[in-house]
Amino acid sequence: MRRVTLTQFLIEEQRKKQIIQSDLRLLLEVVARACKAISIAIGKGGLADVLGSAASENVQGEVQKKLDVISNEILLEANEWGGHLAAMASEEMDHPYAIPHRYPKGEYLLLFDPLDGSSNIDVNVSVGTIFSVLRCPEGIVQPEEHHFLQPGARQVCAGYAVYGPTTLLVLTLGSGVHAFTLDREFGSFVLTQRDLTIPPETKEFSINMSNMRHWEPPVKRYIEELLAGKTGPRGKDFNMRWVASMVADVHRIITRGGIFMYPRDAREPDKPGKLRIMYEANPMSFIVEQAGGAATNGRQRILDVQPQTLHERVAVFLGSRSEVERVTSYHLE
Ligand code: P6P
Repeated sequence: MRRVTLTQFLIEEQRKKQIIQSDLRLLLEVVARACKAISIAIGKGGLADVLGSAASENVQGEVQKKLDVISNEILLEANEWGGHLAAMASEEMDHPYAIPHRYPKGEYLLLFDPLDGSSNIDVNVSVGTIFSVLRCPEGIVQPEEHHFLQPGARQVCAGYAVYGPTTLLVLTLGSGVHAFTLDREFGSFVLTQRDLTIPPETKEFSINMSNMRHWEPPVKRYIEELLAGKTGPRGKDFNMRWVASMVADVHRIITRGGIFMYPRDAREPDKPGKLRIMYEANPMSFIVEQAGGAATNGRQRILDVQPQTLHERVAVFLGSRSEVERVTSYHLE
């Protein structure tokens, strides 16, 4: 494949499909640069005293890792000056971040989980950054929380970075899913996979089995059938993977198929799931659908859910279409 950098790709997409205004191209370049900086920061690990916990908690009541805070600041500083955003929102901040008055504002809202899976950071397992881009409603100059609360189907683009053996940037602009690998010598992201597609069938499932006794019946039935393998109604054996970094698990599924599940469970009945809809489930669902997969909350398409609060959680079943449709049908019986 001819070596195409992220910049060239975005310019070509702009010319070919008119799907990228220059502000959106700037946004993606800036986010990619921030992910490069995050990759470098986490790559230092114990050498730079960035491991372990910060002396703070986030809105979820989770102890923040130093790198959660560092990654969040990298994304804020990278994006606040460019004039492409009306505001930002992050898993690590209770409320939306207004663009400082000294900078111009743009038409996009950027939401992100700056460092997803950060509980894996201290044990050197792959983690990632997830981001989602929405349009700011017309005429709104000072966006408030409710201006962010749009169904995932309204996303303009979405992407994630995986900080693993290589640093990858995977994104969709609504016309396919493409992957870029960070060339550390040049410091640029290079297109390495165009039009990623998820195989509709799979033999691999991804779930935290320790929660089994808390699941709803349709989920228990679906998993028990997978575990029964050849001897059960599915008539074939399945394999299991659980990295406990959503970005790593989802990227494996984008690459070779599978189904990722984080169901709601009975431990906290009023909590619809663990993962957050605005900056985890929505961007990942957009990407998965663009790669030919499916994503539901067990009962409806995640991208159709109307969020009620910025840090709302949702149950997630996403990946190979035939498996997501099956487990969803069990919920609807
Ligand atoms: P558990 C990471 O903390 C995260 O938000 C996702 O990245 C991951 O899929 C999930 O939680 C792991 O949850 O319950 O297995 O630790």
